[in-house]
Amino acid sequence: MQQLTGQVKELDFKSETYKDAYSRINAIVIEGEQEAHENYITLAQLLPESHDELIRLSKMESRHKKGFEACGRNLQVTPDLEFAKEFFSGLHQNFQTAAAEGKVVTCLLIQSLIIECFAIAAYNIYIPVADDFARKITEGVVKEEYSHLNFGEVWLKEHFTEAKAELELANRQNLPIVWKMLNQVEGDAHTMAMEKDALVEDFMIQYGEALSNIGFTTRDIMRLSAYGLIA
Ligand code: Y39
Ligand code: FE
Ligand code: FE
Ligand code: FE
Repeated sequence: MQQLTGQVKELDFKSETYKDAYSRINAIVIEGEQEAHENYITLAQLLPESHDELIRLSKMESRHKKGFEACGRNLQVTPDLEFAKEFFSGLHQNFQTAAAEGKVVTCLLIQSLIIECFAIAAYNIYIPVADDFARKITEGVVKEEYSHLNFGEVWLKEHFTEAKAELELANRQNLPIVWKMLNQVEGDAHTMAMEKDALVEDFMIQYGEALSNIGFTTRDIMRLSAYGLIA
């Protein structure tokens, strides 16, 4: 019912209401792509055997950022980058701390699983309700995000036995942050015809599938997912 309403509602991309919401969501995406760019450079240093592939991913992220900056300019919206920096600060801090301690498993969980699944969910839900210009950009971007998620899945699957305990702890520390982030943008997302329920559903499907591909059992996945609910 919710989703049907979202699809039918006529969006006025030039209205002040839409542009105000867009100034925050667009900034989140721009800041997220910038941080993803930096995170893959850090990961390239932590994983010399995958250095070149990770640098390739980091370059994709800066192209994504440029694409979304163009989406903002197209709607004559100034992104609220200060809001976006604050929005990402929890995950950013946890990634930096883990990187400084050489905890590559935690870094991969934060960037390649949690943040990529968040991006894939948001972009999938956005595409049907985006303006024509942003839809084309986002369709190109989301395909690449799947390849970033895949990098994390493959690496963590290959190191599953040694990584399992660190993954569980990192999940417990970071999944609640994602729910807080979603709650913060629920209103702006709604203004753009993106419903929170749909975002949560898509995120949990992507994240659960990723955990399954890495080697977690259904029972593990249920337990790991439940940590989101205590945010
Ligand atoms: O790997 C990536 O490219 C991810 C950094 C980009 C983050 C996108 C974050 C999207 C959240 C949007 C929330 C809208 C409700
Ligand atoms: Fe609604
Ligand atoms: Fe990206
Ligand atoms: Fe990405």
